[in-house]
Amino acid sequence: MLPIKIYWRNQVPNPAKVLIILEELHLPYESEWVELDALKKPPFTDVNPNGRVPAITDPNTGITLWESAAIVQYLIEEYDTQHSISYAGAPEKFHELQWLFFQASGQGPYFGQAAWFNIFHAQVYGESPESAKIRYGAELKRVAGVLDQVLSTRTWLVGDKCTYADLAFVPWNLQIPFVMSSREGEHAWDAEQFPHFTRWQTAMLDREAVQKVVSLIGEKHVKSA
Ligand SMILES: N[C@@H](CCC(=O)N[C@@H](CS)C(=O)NCC(=O)O)C(=O)O
Repeated sequence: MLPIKIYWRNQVPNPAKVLIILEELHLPYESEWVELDALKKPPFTDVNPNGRVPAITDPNTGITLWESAAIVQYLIEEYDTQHSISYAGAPEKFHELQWLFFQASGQGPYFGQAAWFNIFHAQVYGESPESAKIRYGAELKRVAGVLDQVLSTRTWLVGDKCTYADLAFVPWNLQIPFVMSSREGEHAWDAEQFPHFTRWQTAMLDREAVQKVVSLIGEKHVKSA
């Protein structure tokens, strides 16, 4: 099998989400670094008109794909033939999709806005609105609370094993201490308020593939072993 090309930037969660699945499935891959100022113009916008990473090209099937959740779904359908991190049948395969959609629409964008207003907005505009910090910090905790509640009665989100639906949450979960580092008092992040969520994230961080990605997340170029 030829290596899958992943368009990559380091230290950011969405490319790492795809890398976890590539590692879990033991697929060959190689990164292509995209400079920040190259994201929003050709040739990269010919790959992803949205001008963001990740995107992939898979020379084995000829597909080019962007949006991390769509890429995850593709890798699972094409390559998780043994169903090591997915289920073949209903209702589990639909519940996996449900959680993947929740991650892509409910976790990623809200955690991303919390990061923007808590950290980056002031670097660009000199100040950051407290109301936006409150709004997105509260939403981050609400999403963690939904997961914590569900995980209070089960080990994994779907079925009785760790699936891609769980793993998709790992990279943004990892960012929480950084995203919330400037918040204090009632607005601060306190992992002890989310014990089931924390147990779940810790169990995923123990996995070999996830540890490998955590060790690679700062690298400018990543490649399968
Ligand atoms: N919904 C997209 C989000 C992709 C995204 O926001 N990527 C970030 C890195 S995590 C990026 O490329 N940011 C650069 C920019 O927005 O210019 C996905 O899940 O792939």
